[in-house]
Formats: sequence, structure tokens, C-alpha cells
Amino acid sequence: MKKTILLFICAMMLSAFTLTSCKKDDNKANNAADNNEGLIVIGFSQVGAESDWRIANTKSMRETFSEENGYRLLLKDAQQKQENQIQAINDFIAQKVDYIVFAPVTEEGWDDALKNAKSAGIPVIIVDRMIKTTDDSLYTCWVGSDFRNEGDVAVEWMETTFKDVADLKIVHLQGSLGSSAQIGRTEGLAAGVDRNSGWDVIYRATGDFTQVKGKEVMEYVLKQYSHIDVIYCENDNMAFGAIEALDAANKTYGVNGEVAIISFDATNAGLNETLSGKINYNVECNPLHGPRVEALIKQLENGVTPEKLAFVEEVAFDATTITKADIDARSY
Ligand code: GZL
Repeated sequence: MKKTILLFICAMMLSAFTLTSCKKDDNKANNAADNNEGLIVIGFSQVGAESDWRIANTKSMRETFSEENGYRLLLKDAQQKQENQIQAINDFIAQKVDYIVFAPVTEEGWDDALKNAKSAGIPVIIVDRMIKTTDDSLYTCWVGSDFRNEGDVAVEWMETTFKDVADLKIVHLQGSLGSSAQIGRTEGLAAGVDRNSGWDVIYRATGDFTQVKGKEVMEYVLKQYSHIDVIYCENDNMAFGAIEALDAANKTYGVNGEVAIISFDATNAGLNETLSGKINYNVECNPLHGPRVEALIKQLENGVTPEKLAFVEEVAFDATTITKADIDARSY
């Protein structure tokens, strides 16, 4: 009798297990069968469309995660608002996507949304900017740039270029406050100021990585200060805005001007301004993350655990040495 009961319990447990695992598979299968035809569904929360860099980044993601490549990409543009990204992450969870990918607009405040994703068993890949969290199990892996190094590279150029300038007047156009790109590039400049007693940041404000706000800040600065040696712009679009303001104020700038301009991103438009001599030095921030994120997803699909952090190799361009061939060789 005992043996019969034991066998019955085992049989019940086995069938329950089979049902459960089938249920999960059914969910996935249903999910796939319902509306994804076996495609891998990627929920991607993008910061916005604030800059040439961001446009190139979105293009890279769309080109990579196409249906012909085996993916369904659900892309949500957050218009640079964290609350929209948090909503997008929760929507992706409800939609039972296979992966959540997001470029966090700022570093703080993601734990709750990522805990929901973890509870739902959906891997999270962070791309571009980074988050601050005490629990790194909340995301599977990250790929992006070393923003502090980008700042250090720009500052090294400043130290060489301005080594004989005793009193260097710097205007600092910061990116979106609290974003990794702004934090890293700002830290690079701050370290340079600490090392060079003659460096003086006469004005610092955020242009939120946009051309319009970069121009607004620069218009204000030009009304307040008559002497500026260098503008440290934390992305190309703010540099373009600064150039608009300098033109309107009949100020000369660039290689042959009174004001030097440093920029970040090295987008096609930014490098053309560097080639023309309007931007003195441009530090690359590579946006082509589509293939990099796909490589991580392929590892995960094959049961391989990716490296937690993957940094992108980047270079910098000096107006005195850049060539048209340098620009033509690049895809963004
Ligand atoms: C950098 C990226 C920044 C770019 C800006 O990886 O997050 O955001 O530097 C963009 O152009 O808006």
C-alpha cells in the first residue's frame, strides 16, 4: 500500500512539474505563437532623440534588431524623462518580452523597476549610460563608453595646448545632469582643474545635450564674460549651439579663433566641424551599440554568461590633423 501511495505522489509531482514547465514553455510558445512567430522580442527603452549621437544609436539598434535578423524590437522613446523609461520597463514586463534593453537617462532610481524585471525572470541589458545600484544582480550586463576616460583625453589635449597659458578661462557646457556621460566628462575636467592652478571655470551650466539649450547657455555667457579661452562642450550638439551664439556675437573660435572649442561624440556633423577648424578637438563616443548588444543576447541565448561590463574602444580627433578620409571611413 505504502509503495503505491509513494508511487502515486511521485507521479503527481512529475506531472505537476511537467505541466509547470510546459506552462512556461506554453507561455513563451503562446507568446511567440500569438504575435512573435518565434522572433526574439526585445523591449528597448531609449533616452530620446536629443542629439546626433542618439539618432545614430537608435539607427544602430533598429538595423540590428530587425525581423529579418530574427527579432521583434519594441522601441520606446522616453523624451529624456526617467518616468517614461520606468513606465516602458514595466510595460515590457507586462508584454513578457524576452529581453529588456535600456539606456538610462540618469544613474539613480532604477532599483524598483529592475526588481520587477528580475521577479518576472526577464534579463536586463544596460547600454550606453550606466546606473547606480547596490544590487548588481538587477541587471545581466552593460556595454558602453568610459566617460571619465573621454574627459581625461580631452583634458590631456588642453594641458598640451594651453601649457603656456597662465590664466585659462573655461566655460563648461555640461550634458544632462546625473547622466553617466555628464558625470564622467565633468570629472575629467574637474581633475584637470585640480592639477592646473591657472585653470578657471568661469561658468558651468547644463545644455542637456541639445543644440537649443547649448546656444541659450552660450548666449547668456557671452553677455556676462568678455574673455573666454575655451568652451568644454560635453557633446557635439551643444557645441553646435555654442557656435551659433559665437557667430551671433561676432566672436572668432576654433583653430584660428580667440575661443577654442572642445567637443565629445565625434558624430559625422561634429567631425565635419572639426575638419573645418570650428571645433578644435573632438573625443569619440561610439553609438553603434546594436551589434554589441546583439552579441550579448546571442551569448545569453546560448547559455553563456557575458562579462558584466564591456567598455568600447574610442579615439579622438584634432582639427590640425584630421582628414576627410578619417570621416569618410566612419559609418556615423
Ligand atoms: C553618450 C551618450 C550621450 C552623448 C550625447 O554615450 O549617452 O547622450 O554624448 C547623447 O550626445 O545625448
